[in-house]
Amino acid sequence: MSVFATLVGRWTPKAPAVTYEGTTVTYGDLEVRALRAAGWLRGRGVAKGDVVAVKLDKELVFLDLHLGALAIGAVTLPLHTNATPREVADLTADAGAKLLVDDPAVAAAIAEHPPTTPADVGPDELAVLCYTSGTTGRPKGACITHRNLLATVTALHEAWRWSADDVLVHALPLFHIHGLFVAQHGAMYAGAHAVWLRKFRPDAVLEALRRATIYMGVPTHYARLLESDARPDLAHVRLFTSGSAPLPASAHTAFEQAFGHRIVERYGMTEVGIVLSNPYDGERRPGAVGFPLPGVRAKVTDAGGAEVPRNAVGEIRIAGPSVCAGYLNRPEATAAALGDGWMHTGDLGFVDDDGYFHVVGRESDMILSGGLNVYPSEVEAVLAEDPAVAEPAVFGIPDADLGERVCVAIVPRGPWDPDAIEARTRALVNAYKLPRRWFRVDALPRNAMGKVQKAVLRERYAVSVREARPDEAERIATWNEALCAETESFRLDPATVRAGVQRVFEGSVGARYFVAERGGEPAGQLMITREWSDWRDRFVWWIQSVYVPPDHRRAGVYTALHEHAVRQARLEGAGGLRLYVETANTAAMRTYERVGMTAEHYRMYEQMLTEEG
Ligand code: MLC
Ligand code: AMP
Repeated sequence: MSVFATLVGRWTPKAPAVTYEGTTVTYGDLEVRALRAAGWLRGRGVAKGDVVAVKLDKELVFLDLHLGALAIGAVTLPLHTNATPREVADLTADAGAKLLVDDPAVAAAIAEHPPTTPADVGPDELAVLCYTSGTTGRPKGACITHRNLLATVTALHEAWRWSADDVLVHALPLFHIHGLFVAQHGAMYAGAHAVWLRKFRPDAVLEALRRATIYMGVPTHYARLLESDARPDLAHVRLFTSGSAPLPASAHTAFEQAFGHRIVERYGMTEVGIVLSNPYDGERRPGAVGFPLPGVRAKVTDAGGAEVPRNAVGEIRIAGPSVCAGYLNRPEATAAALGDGWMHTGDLGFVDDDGYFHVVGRESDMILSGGLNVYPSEVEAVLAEDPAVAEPAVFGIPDADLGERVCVAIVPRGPWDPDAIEARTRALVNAYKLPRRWFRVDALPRNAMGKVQKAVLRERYAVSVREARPDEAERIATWNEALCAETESFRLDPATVRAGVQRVFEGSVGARYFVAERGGEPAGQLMITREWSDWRDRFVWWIQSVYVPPDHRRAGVYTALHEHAVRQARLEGAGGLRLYVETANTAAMRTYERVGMTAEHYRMYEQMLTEEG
C-alpha cells in the first residue's frame, strides 16, 4: 500500500484534520486539496518517480503538495524554509528535482485546479528524499520509501496509543522528519486533529495545549517552556514527547515538577525513522531513549559490528522496515552506512541493565543545535572560500537553550574582521548553521596526524556558569579590585572590597556570586543582589559587579553569565531582573564593551524593566 491510499482509507471526511490560523480543514477537504495539488503537479509535467522540491513556509499548501506528490508516486524533497539560494541550487541539482515550489502563491492555482486520480504506488517506491550529511561529508539524499514511512507511523501509532480523539499541538517545522513524519503523519494516520502553530512560542503552545492531548517537541522547546512564567493546568494532556536531540535528565525532572507530566523521550534519525522510545506505560526513564519500537531491531556494537555487553558504550545500529533504502546516487556511502543491512547511526550509546537504550554522544563532530543538525565540514567549506580566512574549524559548545551552540575558531589571513566574514557566510549558509561565536586563533590545535582536534576547541571555549563557592572568596575579591581599578569611577580600598566579598559569603547581605568557567578555568563573575519590591510583591534581582578578566574577554563569557542570571531569576521566581547602567560613566561603558557587553544586552535588561510596569 502507498502512504496516501493508506491514510485516506483511515479518514472520516467530516473530522477536523488541521486547524491553522483560523482555518480548519476536514479530512474530506484534505483529500480533495491533495488531489488538486496532484493534478497541478501533473499539469507541470510531474510524473511518477519525479522529485518535487518544496521550499515553503509552514502553510497548508505544503501539506497539500506533499500528499499530492505521494498520491501520484512523485517524491517530496522538503527544503528548509530559510535555505540560501546556493543551498537550494545544490540540493535540487543533486536530487535532479523536476520542479521547485518556492512561491506560496501557488496555493491559489492549486485551489482552482481540478482534482486528479491517484496513481497505483507500491510500498517500495520512493516517497521522500531528505537531505542529511549522515555521519560525515556533504549532504546526501536519504531515499525514504512508502514502506519506510508506514513502518514509522504504524509503530508510533501503537506505541503512543494514538486515537482519532487526539488533538496534537504542532509547533515544529514541516521540512524535517519530526514535524512531518512523526507529528503530522501520526495525526493523519490516527485521523486526529492537528492544531498548527507557525513557530514555537512558549505562550502560544501553552495556550493551544489547553484544548489538546498531545505535544511533540525538541529539547529546546521544553527548555523554553520551563523558562516561561506560565504554569497552566495541563492535566488533560495525555502525552508529551521529546526527540531530535538529547533531553537532559534535569529537564525531564524539572518538567514533571512544573507541569506534572513525564516526557516520553524517543530516538530517531532521518535514515531510520523513529526507532527507540520510552514506554507509554511503564517507566519513562530520564536520560534514556527507551526500547526498540515494534518491528525494529537495535543493537550497540564495537567498530567491527560485534554486539558489546550491557552498559558498554558502542555504536547504535538499527535494522527494520523503517530503515531507508540508502543514499541517492551514492553507492559507496550507502554501502558504508548500510552494507551489512544495519544502519550505522554514528550515535554512541549503551543498553542499561533493564534494556533501556541511552545515547551518550556521536562519533562524528556533527552539532545538534535546537534539534537541527549542523555539519562542521559544510560550514568550514564555505568559510574557507573567504580570502580573509586561512583556516576555519567549526565546533559546538554546550548551551542551555539550544543544546549545542555553533562556534568557529579561525586563523585569519590579514586583518581580523569577524563581522565581514560573518556577513559573507550568512549569504551562503542558512542562519541556523551560522557560527554564533567567533574566535581568532594563531593556529588550530592538531594531533600528530595533522587532524584538527575539535575536542580541544570544545574544551577551550565551552563556558559554563555556576554558583560561586566559599573557597573562591579570595579570587572574587581580587577580581573586584581589578573591576574597581578599571572602571575608574570610584576607588575602594582593597580591605573594604575584601570585607564586602566576605560578607556575601557569610550570607549577611542577601547577595550571591555566579562564576563562569571556560576550558575548566574560572573566567568571570556576576553578582546578584535581591531587593523586595512592594509593587510586585516579590524579590527583584539586581545585577552587580560583572567582571571578566582580560584573557577571557570576547569569548562569550559575558553572555553566558547574563543568560545564567536570567535563567536562574526565572527559575527562582524573581519578579524581575534589573541592571543599573550608568551610561554617563564613559570609563565604565568602555569596560562593558571590552568584556563583550553590547547595546543588545542593555536592551534585554530594559525590556525586563518595562515589564515591571
Ligand atoms: C532558528 N535559529 C537557530 C535555530 N533555529 N539557530 C540555531 N539553532 C536552531 N535550531 C536561528 C535563525 O536562523 C534565526 O537566526 C534566529 O535563530 C531566529 O529564528 P527563529 O525561527 O525565530 O528561531 P526560533 O523560533 O527560536 O527557533 C528555534 C527552535 C526551532 C528550536 C524553536 O529551531 C525548532 O523548532 N527546531 C526544531 C527543529 C526540528 O524540527 N528538528 C527535527 C529534525 S528531525 P538569525 O541570525 O537570522 O536571527 C530529527 C530526527 C528526529 O532530528 O529524531 O526527530
Ligand atoms: P537527523 O539526521 O536530522 O534525522 O538527526 C538524527 C540525529 O539526531 C541522531 O543521529 C541523533 O544524533 C540525534 N537524536 C535524535 N533523537 C535523539 C535523542 N532522543 N537523544 C539524543 N540524540 C538524538
